[in-house]
Amino acid sequence: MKKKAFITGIAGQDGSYLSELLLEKDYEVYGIVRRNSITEHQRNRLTHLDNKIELSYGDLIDKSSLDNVLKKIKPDEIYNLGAQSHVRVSFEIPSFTFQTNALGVFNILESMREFSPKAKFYQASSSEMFGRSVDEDGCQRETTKFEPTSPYGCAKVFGYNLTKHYRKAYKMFAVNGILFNHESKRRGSNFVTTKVVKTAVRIKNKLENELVLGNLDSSRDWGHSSDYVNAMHLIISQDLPVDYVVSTGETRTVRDLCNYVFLKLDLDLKKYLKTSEKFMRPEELPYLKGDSSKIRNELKWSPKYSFEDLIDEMINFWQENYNNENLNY
Ligand code: G4F
Repeated sequence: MKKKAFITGIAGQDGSYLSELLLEKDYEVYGIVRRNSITEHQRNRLTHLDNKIELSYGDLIDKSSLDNVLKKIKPDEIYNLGAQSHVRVSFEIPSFTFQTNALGVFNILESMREFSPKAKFYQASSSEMFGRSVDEDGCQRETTKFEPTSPYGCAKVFGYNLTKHYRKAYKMFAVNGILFNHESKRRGSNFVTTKVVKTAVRIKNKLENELVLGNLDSSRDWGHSSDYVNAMHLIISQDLPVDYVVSTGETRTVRDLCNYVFLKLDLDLKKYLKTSEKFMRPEELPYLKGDSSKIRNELKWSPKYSFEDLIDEMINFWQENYNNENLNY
């Protein structure tokens, strides 16, 4: 019999790559999408998978919607990727962020405990949980303490702890992947990688004349979403639930990212780059560099994409699509 996977956040970047991976592995793939006033926005990254996956309306905040789906599907695996995923926006809508990213984890774990207790559960935990905490060697790893610097990070720490708690208290297979930043051509336009790439391409094509950013000095460990969904599947496929950090182990500043993209497009960054308070955060997470030795050694995971491969793929994609009105991400 085919394995069944249920994915919250299926319409997002990771949800779409994970769906492709699981379909390749011959799973039945189910997901929930939130109701949105613009219908097309709900399924933009999934249109190529039409008829291959089964979607229904649902919301992590609405436990009854999760109950109904789990009762019906009885999945083997549950991937909780649904979230209010934008860190700066979490300062503007902290209550909604907590409800979705913290209470939502409680809702799905409770629903699973009642209706699908034998399923395996994967929680999308985040390097944002580390906040201002760094080990002496300049890395964050599974043992690094959490000192979150945003409502998003605080809510993710709650989800992480709750996942461990359900694992211990109810002997459920509930596991955390602590993923560092991961991007792709499907990354939303208000995250810094896509914003920089897309704006630079539009400048090159004379459709824009400036790139306005917030903090240029923060450092991030950027990988590719398709490599990271492979890690998710490896983590959930083990016999025992063990939490893992997933990262490239390299870090670059936002300024480094801009330099790389503008050089590639033969543009003079100084002419176009501006900063604005509008894109600053009340508290910034200054530095991320993940040590993923544990997953590399124990599960033999490693990323296929380098930073340059990732950004080059994004540049090529946006060069082909910079004026595609139908692309709503
Ligand atoms: O691309 P970002 O918005 O990603 P951020 O905040 O690191 O969060 C992402 O990674 C987390 C994992 O650590 C995930 F949990 C989370 O869901 C999300 O996927 O910002 C990256 C950096 C920040 O330091 C930000 O301050 O870029 C800086 N930045 C500078 N100017 C900007 C901008 N970020 C955005 N989004 N827009 C700007 O104009």
